[in-house]
Amino acid sequence: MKLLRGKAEASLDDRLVALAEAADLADGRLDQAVVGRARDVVARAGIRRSLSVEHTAVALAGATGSGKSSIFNALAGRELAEVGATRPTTSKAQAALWGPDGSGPLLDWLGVPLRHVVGEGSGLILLDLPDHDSIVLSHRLEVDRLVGVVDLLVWVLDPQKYADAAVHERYLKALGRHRDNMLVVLNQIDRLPERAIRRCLDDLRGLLAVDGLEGVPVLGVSARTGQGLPDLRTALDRKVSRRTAWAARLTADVGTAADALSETAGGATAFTPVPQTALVRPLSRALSEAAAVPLVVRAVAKAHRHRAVAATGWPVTRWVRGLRPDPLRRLHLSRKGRTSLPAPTAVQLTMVDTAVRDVGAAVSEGLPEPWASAVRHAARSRSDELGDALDRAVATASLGASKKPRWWRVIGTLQWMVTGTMAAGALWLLALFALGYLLLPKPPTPTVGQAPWPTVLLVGGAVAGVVIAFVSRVVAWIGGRRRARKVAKTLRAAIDRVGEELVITPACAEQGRYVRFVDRVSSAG
Ligand SMILES: Nc1nc2c(ncn2[C@@H]2O[C@H](COP(=O)(O)OP(=O)(O)O)[C@@H](O)[C@H]2O)c(=O)[nH]1
Ligand SMILES: [Mg+2]
Repeated sequence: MKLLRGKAEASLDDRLVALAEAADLADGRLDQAVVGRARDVVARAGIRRSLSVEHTAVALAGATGSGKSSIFNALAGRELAEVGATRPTTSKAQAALWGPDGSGPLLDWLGVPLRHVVGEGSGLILLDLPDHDSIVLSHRLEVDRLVGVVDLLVWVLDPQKYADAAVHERYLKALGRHRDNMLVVLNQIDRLPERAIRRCLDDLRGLLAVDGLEGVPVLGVSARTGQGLPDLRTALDRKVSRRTAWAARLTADVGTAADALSETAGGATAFTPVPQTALVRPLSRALSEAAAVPLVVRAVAKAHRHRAVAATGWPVTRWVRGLRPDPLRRLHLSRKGRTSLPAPTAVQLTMVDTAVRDVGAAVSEGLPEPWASAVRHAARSRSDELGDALDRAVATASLGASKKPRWWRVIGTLQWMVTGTMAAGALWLLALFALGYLLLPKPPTPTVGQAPWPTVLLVGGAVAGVVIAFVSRVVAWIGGRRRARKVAKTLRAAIDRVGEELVITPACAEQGRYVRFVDRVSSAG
């Protein structure tokens, strides 16, 4: 017995923790009223378990005139409650106690000030409730309140009214989880012919099955003749002696709250999340366009070629290059400040918006409403930050623009050497020309084959310079393309990170929240 009880409590503990977490996860996502009720259950459970678990609060609930007070008196063995069919007699619940020690705080919490000690031992607290169909509102509210908190419910029905919709619709149908802490009593069987009793009980069982209460014990009794009362007493004693009704009640409440949470979550069925990686690509493409990545990549290639030409071009003409602006510097991609990249166009912004929504749609796929819409919302939740984040990602990405290949310096030096050679040839020729002009004798000019050396130097130097410049351009073009490709990769990674951080992660977090919620709800229920 001890062991069983320990187990029940441990499981209740786990369920309560699960329900509390499920409610927290559902906060802001699902119907606030349902979330609030789940939290109430957790709070109520905390209080109930801190009060006497040696006592079991049993309520006699039912319609006017069904015989609650009569049964109460019969079980108590004395006339405690007023009995009368014509007017609402019981306005406040009253308690009959068997073994009152330590029951005070529990009864205070239950809000039952009227108490009678009628016996020793068992720990039974029997409550006579007002009528659930009373014409007095406060009576009905009192019933609802106590039906919501007692450990064990005894529904007292009578042969005339046992099929009335009121009790079935308002109470029994909602108590499907409470089968283990509920008894149904058909009172006044003395008013039925012997043959009819069984038929009536069977009919009642059928109705209870429709309510979702199959298997709940149904006892036929008569408060007037005492028929069936010993069985009722035995059934109660058995429940009470186990001392687990309180835990069963709370477990059922936790289950009911979990069911309600699950229902507002559209069934809360388990589902397998989409892998993130499939979502990154299309989003990155749209973000890259909006962040002018293609423009930057082109500028990087151009700048590389521009700088290569400035370093390796033909010195006679390459100074012109210096007059042109550097294609990359023009974009102001400084690590500190904002870039001077063009603002995204309306079309680009629309494409980003669409891509973000696509992520929301993909991540929420298979999720029931309203959680699916929470996921879609989460995907868009940080869209405002995209512009700045993209600008920063592009500005701080390492473009390697300041890196100068070593061969530029080598070729540059070579270019100055061949230009020097050309200049030497020119000066030599100029000197010869001046001597001729002044009719002075010319020294013999050395030749290479037929060609005089100064001419060879001049022409050879010029041709070499132009050829070197041309070859360098070809190499620089290839190098520019390679650098552009590297930069494109770097930028893509940076843009990927922005999309992941600001779009995919929030959406997946919300999705994960749902997955966790489903897990918690199923642990609670
Ligand atoms: N014949 C018959 N009458 C009963 C029985 N139980 C209660 N009554 C009568 O039904 C009326 C209402 O009983 P009461 O205990 O006040 O019902 P309550 O309104 O549910 O508390 C009273 O007149 C009782 O005498 C029963 O088992 N058989
Ligand atoms: Mg009464």
